[in-house]
Formats: sequence, structure tokens, C-alpha cells
Amino acid sequence: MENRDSQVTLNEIYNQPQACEQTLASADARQRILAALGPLQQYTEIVLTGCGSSYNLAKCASFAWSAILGRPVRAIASSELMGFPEVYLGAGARPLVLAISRTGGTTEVQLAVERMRSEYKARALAITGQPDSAVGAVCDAEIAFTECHEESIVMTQAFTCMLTGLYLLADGAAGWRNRSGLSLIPCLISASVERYAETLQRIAEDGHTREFVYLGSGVMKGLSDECSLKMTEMALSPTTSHRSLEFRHGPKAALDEGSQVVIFPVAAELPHLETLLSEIRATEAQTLIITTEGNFDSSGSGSLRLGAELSEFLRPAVYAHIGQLLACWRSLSKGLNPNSPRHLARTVLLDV
Ligand code: F1P
Repeated sequence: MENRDSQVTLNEIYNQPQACEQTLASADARQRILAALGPLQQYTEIVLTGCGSSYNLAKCASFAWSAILGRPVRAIASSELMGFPEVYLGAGARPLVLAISRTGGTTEVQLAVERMRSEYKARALAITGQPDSAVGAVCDAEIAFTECHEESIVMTQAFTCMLTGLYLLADGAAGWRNRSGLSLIPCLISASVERYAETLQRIAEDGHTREFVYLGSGVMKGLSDECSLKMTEMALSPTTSHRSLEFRHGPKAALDEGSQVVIFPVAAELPHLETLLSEIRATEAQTLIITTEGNFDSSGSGSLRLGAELSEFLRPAVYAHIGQLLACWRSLSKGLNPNSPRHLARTVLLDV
């Protein structure tokens, strides 16, 4: 029973290509829900908000929305938006808020939406994992991603599906210029799992590894944060996440031969990648690079080639399973159950 229970999270990770196929199939119906909120040009701001994994996926999605719509789109943690909205929004702002919550019950998300609506006359769209949720109830409309329902407390396949769903919403609003690329996401994930699962399991189970450090800038920062959050939640292992080049300015000092560094490079920083790598290698830390470059010189580093078929801003949905698998296998190798980590409850509520 215990054994079967601990497989639940792994099965949900493996199920993401199938769930994501359904996300693709639901795109047109969901597009109509967004369209009912009127043209996006009428909003002075578009803000994506959530907590934990939902905030991490908001960060990834904000880069894709910005690239697809050709205007700045921001991710703001719900706790920030509910506490200090004036720091993020001018007095005349009239925002569209995309409120993301897998459970649909997270208190900060509801409070952020309520404050946005009462003080900024915002309109809000709930992005949830189940219909008729509490977050949905405070929004103008709700899109429920029922295809990625999870038994696990920790979000895995729902991250990939809701992120893909958000890509599709922006793309539909802009005239479907990325639809063929987006349709590749499920098969790219399947192919990656088939090709790289063994390598990832070996890295996750390495007894010499003391800590996992994830590095990603720009669109990869939300992904890097998410991989690190998975490692904390599922495996209770020491882990940090940094912007790749920011990592050079202090945090790298703590690296040693017990560090496993996973890097999600972005094109804008490729000219500096070799410098970063040589500094990391000098500490004897292990490196794993997730790259689209077939001829990338990975001397001294492990590398996985993935995502070249997609624009950079769409790759986090294809990369998320890497952090999920590393965390899940780390957890199992420590004799933990990734589905019931300590101190976590299914829905995290505040007393209000
Ligand atoms: C938010 C969340 C999860 C996280 C953790 C606590 O949930 O922060 O992302 O993994 O279990 O709750 P939700 O609002 O997306 O349901």
C-alpha cells in the first residue's frame, strides 16, 4: 500500500504528455472564455499571480505572454499583490489578473484578486485545477484544467498543463502563430522521458550529492525556482535557485564536490556560459546542462539536448519534468514518500 502510494507522484509525472494532449484539445473552448473578457488592449496591465508552484508557472508564462502579445506582462506573487499593490501598479491601472491555483482554494490568491477588483476595478480570470473553486468565485470567469487532476500534494503534471494552457490562451489571443510548435509539447516530453530518465535517476540517487543548485535566467528563472521547490517539497533536500549570472556574485562560494548544478541556459547569456561553467567546475561541483545545441561542448559537464524545436519562451513546459523527476527519485532514494512530505497540507489556508 505504502509502495503504491509512493508511486502516485511518479505516475502523475509520467502522465503529463497524455494530460497535455487534452490541454491542446481544449484550447479553442478555453480561448472563448478569455475572449469574453474583451480585447486585451483595453487593460493597462496584464498580471499573472499565484503562490508556490502556481507563482513559478506564472513567472514562466509571463515571459511567453510578453513575447506572444508584444507587451510587458508581469508575474507577481499573490502575497505581494494583496499586501503592496501600489508598489506594482499605478493609481490609474486597470489590470486583467490571471489568478492561478491548482486547488483553487489558496487564500492569498483570493485576497489578491479581491484587492485588485476593489481598488483597481480589475477583471480576473481564474486558472484552476477544478471547476467552481473558491478562487473562481472571486473572479469574472474560470478555466478549470480538469485533465491534470492530481492526487499528490505536490504539483507536477498540472504545472506543465496549466503552463501549456496559458501559452495557448496568449497564442489564441494573438492569432495562433505558435500553434504548430505548441502541439509538439507532449511528444517532446515523452521523447525526453524515454531518452533521459535513466540519466536523471542516476543523478538524483547519487549518494555523494549534498545539494542541488538550479540556475536559470529570464524565462528559465520560474522553471529553476520550480525545480528547486520540487526538491524541497518532495525530497526535503538542500537546494537553491538563482539567475545564472547572478549566481556568480556570491552564491557560487558555497559550491563543492557535493553540489549538483543544473543549468537551463538562455540564448541571451550563451556568450557567457563558458565563463560560468569554468567557475563552477573549479569548485569540483557536478554540472548538468539542458541545452538545445547539438554541438555544445560539454567537456566536464553532463548535457541533455531538448527543446530545439520550440521558441525559447515555450521551453519551460517541456523542461519541467526534469526537476520533477530529479526530486521524485531523490525522495524515493531517501526512503521518503514524495506524495506525503512533512509539513505540507493539500490546501494552504490563512486565518482571515
Ligand atoms: C499553492 C501551493 C503549491 C505548493 C504547495 C503549497 O497551491 O503553494 O504550489 O506546491 O503544496 O501550495 P495552489 O494555489 O496552486 O493550489
